[in-house]
Amino acid sequence: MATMTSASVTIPSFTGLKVTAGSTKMMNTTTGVKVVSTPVAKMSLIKASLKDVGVIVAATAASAILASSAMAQDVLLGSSDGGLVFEPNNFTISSGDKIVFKNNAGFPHNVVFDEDEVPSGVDASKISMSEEDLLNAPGETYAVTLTEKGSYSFYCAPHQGAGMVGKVTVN
Ligand SMILES: [Cu+2]
Repeated sequence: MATMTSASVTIPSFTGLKVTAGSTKMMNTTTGVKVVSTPVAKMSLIKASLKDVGVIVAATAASAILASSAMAQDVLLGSSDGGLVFEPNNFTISSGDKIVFKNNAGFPHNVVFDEDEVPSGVDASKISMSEEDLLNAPGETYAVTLTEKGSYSFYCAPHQGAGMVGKVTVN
């Protein structure tokens, strides 16, 4: 019983420092090591356990990323130096990704997809703001999620003539 006490005193101070989550299992494992006599041997066993925990954590993180692969692409409306442009104005996303257009400078802006330059079967009006709708306030956003693969052209109605146009490719 004396060894058990010393183990339960020593190991928590270790786990408290090195491991945050999921340490319950490791504590049980290392408690089973209480027969080990030298601190050095204890250290290497604890290190081995920590390595295992690290692998488990990495695997969990990878599957979490796979499970929620949809990303958001931010596009600024107007460059910070006042340019009437989308920034970026030519980019690629994956099917199911969301594009978030955000008022940055030179507003009002809007986002209209060109009905002649979207993949066949896509209704441009369903992914566009109406020509008359404008984003007036700083930081105001318009978000759209594209699923159909292909290339899409879009423009800002007030500034199309000034060259405020963009293109997105969905893979
Ligand atoms: Cu604009």
